[in-house]
Amino acid sequence: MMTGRRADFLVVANRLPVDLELLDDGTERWRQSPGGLVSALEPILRARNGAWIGWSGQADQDLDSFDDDGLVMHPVRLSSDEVRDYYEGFSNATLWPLYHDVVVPPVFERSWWESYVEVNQRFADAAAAAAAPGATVWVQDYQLQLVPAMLREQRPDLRIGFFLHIPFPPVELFMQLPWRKELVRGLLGADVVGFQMPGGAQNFLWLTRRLLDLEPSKAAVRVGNRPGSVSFDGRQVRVGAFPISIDAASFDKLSRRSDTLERARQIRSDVGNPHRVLLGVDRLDYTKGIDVRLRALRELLVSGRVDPESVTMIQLATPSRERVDQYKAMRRSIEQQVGRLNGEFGRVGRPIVHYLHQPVGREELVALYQAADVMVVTPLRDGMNLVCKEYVASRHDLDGVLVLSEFAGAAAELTSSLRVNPHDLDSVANALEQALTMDSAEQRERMRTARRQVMTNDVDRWARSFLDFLEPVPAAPEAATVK
Ligand code: ADQ
Repeated sequence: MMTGRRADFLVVANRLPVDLELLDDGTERWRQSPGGLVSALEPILRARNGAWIGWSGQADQDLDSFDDDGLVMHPVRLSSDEVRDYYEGFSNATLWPLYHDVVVPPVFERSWWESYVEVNQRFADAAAAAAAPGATVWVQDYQLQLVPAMLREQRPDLRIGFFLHIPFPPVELFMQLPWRKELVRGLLGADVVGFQMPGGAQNFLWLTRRLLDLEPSKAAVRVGNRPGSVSFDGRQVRVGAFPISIDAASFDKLSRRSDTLERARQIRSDVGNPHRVLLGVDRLDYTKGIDVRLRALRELLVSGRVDPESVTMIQLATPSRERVDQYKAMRRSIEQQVGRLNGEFGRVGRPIVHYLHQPVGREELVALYQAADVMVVTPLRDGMNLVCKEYVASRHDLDGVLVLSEFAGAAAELTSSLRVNPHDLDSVANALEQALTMDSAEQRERMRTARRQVMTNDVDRWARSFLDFLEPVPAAPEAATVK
């Protein structure tokens, strides 16, 4: 059944905010998949007759639209071939590495591109059918870069926004893509194209000149209220930087609960109450630099700068994109490194690295943040990185040190962290040593500064700042006449 009501506000994303679970008894059920984006947009969606268009997470399922407590979900069908070609192929083996500084070589495969075009068209058709006249449509991320233009073609009455959650690469790298013009034209279908960082916005503006001979604005793009712009097809497209954030208050609140604090103490005791606990939390992805921090830790242990009896590292690595070849290879290599470290420096009942290849719930995650003296975030490239912001929001006690890669978008905001170049092993090893030996006064000073940033600039503020551009409030008529 298609729910008849058309929406005034639509989100279009690769995934719905709910996952379809297929149970052993042949039945199915929807499960909430909590995330910052959903919690930030939910109030807006519910207040404004909202709808969400996305894939259920299961291939080959024909699913009806349904109303989830005032928010209409429109599942988009993907066949298993499309999951292979559009999702694992073009999105995650072509675009993902290309946009992350080609840290592994992107694969260019014509049949993947064709599938990407076809699936983007399906999402655009679904949005065109679900949107009320004059509605606002907010398209999310790299899997759907053709949707803005495809949607505008059918529905020029809509306000269309696009936000890219991952970095947008330098011109020289983007130029490798055989379908580069098509992607840029796809994005230019939006009224507002948003990036995490000013650099991404700037790269995109340069490309419009280089590839399409357009004349983008020249002034430097700044976060928030200083976007750039380019005129295309008789419209003005605005191009800005909107660094995403987290639902900071909910992490803060959870971290103050007595059961969370108790669980944090238990975790420390379970790992043998070492002097210092290091923590890494990532999707298992080659961009996250998990290998970098393991190598740096090994270097400190081998050289004797750190005593193996005094430290333990916990590394959570959520399973991710497990059928993509590059991910399989990386998993093998990381697990080998963990084994080697434990083999060389652990003892019975006391490994150096506790490695968990599994997701954990929000409460356990916050307890881990509370338990960790040093949070190690070392991506080779990351659009923003929410983990470091979650750590800061979970440290109301002001203890703990954040070691953060310069190549994460968040490094521009979290300037009081120990920033490292993940390509420079000495830089990472030195920062780890500094973090492990930092006195409490310095920790508190740095954490206070970081919390000021994170607690104020939360995901709600991020969503509002983007939408303020997409849906400018018309000036009040009387204001115009006041002299
Ligand atoms: P991701 O690449 O997924 O996001 P990140 O921003 O760090 O990276 O978000 C990961 C999320 O997954 C965090 O909320 C974290 O708590 C959670 N997570 C990771 N491992 C977990 C585990 N083992 N158990 C439970 N939860 C776990 C992309 C971009 C980022 C950008 C975001 C948002 O790559 O750069 O910050 O989108 O725009």
